[in-house]
Amino acid sequence: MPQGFLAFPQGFRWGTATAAHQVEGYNTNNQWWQWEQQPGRIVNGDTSGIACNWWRNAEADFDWMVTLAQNAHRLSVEWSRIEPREGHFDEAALERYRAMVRALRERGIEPMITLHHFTNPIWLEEQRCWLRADRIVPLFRRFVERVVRALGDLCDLWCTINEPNVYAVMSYFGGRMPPGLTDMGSAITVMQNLLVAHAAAYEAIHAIQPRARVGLAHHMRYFQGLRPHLFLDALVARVIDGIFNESLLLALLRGRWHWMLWRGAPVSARKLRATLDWIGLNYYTRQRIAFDHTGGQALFGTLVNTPGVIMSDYDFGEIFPEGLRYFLRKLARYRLPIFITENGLPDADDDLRPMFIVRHLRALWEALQAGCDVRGYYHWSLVDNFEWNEGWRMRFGLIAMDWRTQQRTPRQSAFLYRDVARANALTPEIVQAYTPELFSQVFA
Ligand code: IFM
Repeated sequence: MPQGFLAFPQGFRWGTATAAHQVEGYNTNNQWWQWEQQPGRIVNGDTSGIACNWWRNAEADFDWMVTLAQNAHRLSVEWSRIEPREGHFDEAALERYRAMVRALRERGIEPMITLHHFTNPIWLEEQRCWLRADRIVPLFRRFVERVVRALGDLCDLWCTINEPNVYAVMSYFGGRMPPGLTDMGSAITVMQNLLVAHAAAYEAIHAIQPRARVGLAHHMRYFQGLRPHLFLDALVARVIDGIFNESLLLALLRGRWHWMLWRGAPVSARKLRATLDWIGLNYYTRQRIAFDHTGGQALFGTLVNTPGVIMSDYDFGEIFPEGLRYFLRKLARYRLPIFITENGLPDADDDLRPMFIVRHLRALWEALQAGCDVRGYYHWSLVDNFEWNEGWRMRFGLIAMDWRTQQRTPRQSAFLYRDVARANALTPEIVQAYTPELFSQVFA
């Protein structure tokens, strides 16, 4: 490799990530569909509707992946399609997923399958099963076994749960996702049950498929005090970091879960230990915290933006690639393979995304040089898709999509990412072509 190339390891996975409800369309049998129908829940009154039409024709976008030189894709399966009624499994739905995963394989794209990505069948939601370990653990385990038996000959890379911390906090404390609760105690219970359900799934998958590689996608935010001279800002940021970022890793890697006395924990924390074969990192942004003596949003902290920085289309969308390098180096201490299971930004006019990608890939490359065992990078996302409460307003795709017409138009970033994947490197030519203003920084 000529000098000046930022080369990535041979066999590095270059992919994108999606979630069933955000792309498939007409997932009418889950709690999100119900939530979307309630006035005021989703920005502009949007609904997922046909989404990206993947249930009927994901293959058209798989062709785009080939065009964009990708060799990996992370997708999820929709529990409400596979088990529309409790204990009733839909073989046709499983067959459709088999066809999708086969179609990826035929195109030389390695699948990673997520088994839970925010959505639940309505029957499960109505019984508030995630609040009850005695219900959710056996139900999730049975569902996982069914999926692994159906798809195991086509996939051995499993992501049990997407962002347990986000799901627990946003759905049971923040009130922003269904069921819309605002109760800290419920959020802790759900978090605990997610961990136990993950451990049960880990065991079940390995029992069926001994060679399986099982992990989960963990969302980490770089929390930092707003005012450098204020000890209390830093303290609150540290506490939130410990709860949101670290506690899950300590539980699943070291068997330490400080909340285990919480409302009659269903298993000993030791049972959670060593239940990851790899760590998935979903990294997006830095979040500043200001101490607030009146209580703030949580734990005496209020979330604020760093003054004067460039933001993505999100209100809290600071672009902070240093955070990616920081977390990779932190995760490397656990001595497991790492996948960046999500990284991206909403940027409808694509004026920031090329810079975002190049700077994050540079940070990733530095982490690799420092010895971090990162195996792949999955950009969020391939095509603009249904962004939960934000509806269709937030545009995360390498490819722009008008959801009404289903018309796809690749953004400039798609070609940048294609060129990196093809070269398996960030080359001077690529940086010069797409982000010349970064050339001296990237190749410093
Ligand atoms: O769209 C979501 C995804 O479902 C989970 N991680 C963050 C993404 C962007 O907000």
